[in-house]
Amino acid sequence: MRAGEDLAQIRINTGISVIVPTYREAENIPHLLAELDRLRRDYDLTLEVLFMDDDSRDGSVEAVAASGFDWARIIVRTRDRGLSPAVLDGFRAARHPVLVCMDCDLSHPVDAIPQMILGLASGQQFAIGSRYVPGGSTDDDWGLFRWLNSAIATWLARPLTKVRDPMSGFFALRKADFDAARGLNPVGYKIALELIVKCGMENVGEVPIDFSDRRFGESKLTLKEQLKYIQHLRRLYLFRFANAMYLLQFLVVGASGVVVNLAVLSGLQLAGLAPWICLAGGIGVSLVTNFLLNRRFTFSYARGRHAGRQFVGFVGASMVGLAVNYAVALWLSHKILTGAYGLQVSAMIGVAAGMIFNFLGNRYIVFRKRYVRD
Ligand SMILES: Nc1nc2c(ncn2[C@@H]2O[C@H](COP(=O)(O)OP(=O)(O)OP(=O)(O)O)[C@@H](O)[C@H]2O)c(=O)[nH]1
Ligand SMILES: [Mg+2]
Repeated sequence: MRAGEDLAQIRINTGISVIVPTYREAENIPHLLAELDRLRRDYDLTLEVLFMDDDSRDGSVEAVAASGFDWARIIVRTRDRGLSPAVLDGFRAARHPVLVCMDCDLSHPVDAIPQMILGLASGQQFAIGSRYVPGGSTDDDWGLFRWLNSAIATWLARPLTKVRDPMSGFFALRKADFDAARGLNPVGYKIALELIVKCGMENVGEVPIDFSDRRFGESKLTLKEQLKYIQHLRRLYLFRFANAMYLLQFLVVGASGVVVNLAVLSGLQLAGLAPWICLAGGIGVSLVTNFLLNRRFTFSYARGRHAGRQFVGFVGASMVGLAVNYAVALWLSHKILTGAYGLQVSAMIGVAAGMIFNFLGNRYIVFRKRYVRD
């Protein structure tokens, strides 16, 4: 669809800054500029285009200069390289009240831009060029692997946002909203997802796009970037569901402790040691691994503090947890659950109560937060 045919009557009065992160896209720059120029003339737009280039040295600077368009600039960055920092720098440098971010590889159809801008004008906070809403599409020749990869990545982000295509690199927002955003973490490729989650964007519009695969140049989306995405997701989950995430990680670490305990105990038994040593060894080692894993992952924000003192606190919290476990189970089995399997059910509830106490002690005392990171 050429949006110009349907939206020809529409006047877009607001100035638009299009930010295009680039790394070795010299071949694509003239094509994208030609497309944007057509759009600019069709809609009589007030437009600036900023190529945020990570020192490609492939003729990108010359390609922008050769266009002769005074509304197109290229900013060559030599520090803090990477897609997301480049986009954020571009947003900061932009002069107009509406920001659009798009790739340089002609994957994103410029004709979707007017609809995105209209969405913002009608009250949306954020507009996304979406492959996964009705009317949107990807190229037919996506193999199973690429399709699965994209589907899993999108599915993993579902609890964070209802947006169908939060992975898209094609989106628009108001500069004022961007300027007000705090704690943005420019890690990885998924800058739209970062903005939607961190800014609590509720009203997100999705404009269907036909996404075409790049024709010229090479992809920069590597396996390393995909692994970074998992880290990024973990951060965003922590941001959105802080306490549930701490508890989940604490429980996963606890479960790993059971495995460590059994492995050590069995090893010592094989070595022919006395049962009391095997049991004590299992408990001791799993206490240490649990501590290390919780310090490294669950409560990683408190890693800078004194490990020895934290370990003593951790052991203390475990003791309190055990005491609570015992007291709750004893009381329940005596006073309330006196019937069949009462002891077993009491023991289970005791374990849960002890664990919650243990968790709270660690979260709010041993590994308490002194500052907020993101
Ligand atoms: N400034 C800057 N831009 C980058 C960097 N990595 C990628 N880009 C640009 O970001 C956009 C998206 O990168 P692509 O390589 O197209 O990634 P993709 O769209 O996920 O993957 P393909 O289209 O399959 O290649 C393109 O315009 C790239 O030139 C980077 O490290 N710095
Ligand atoms: Mg691309």
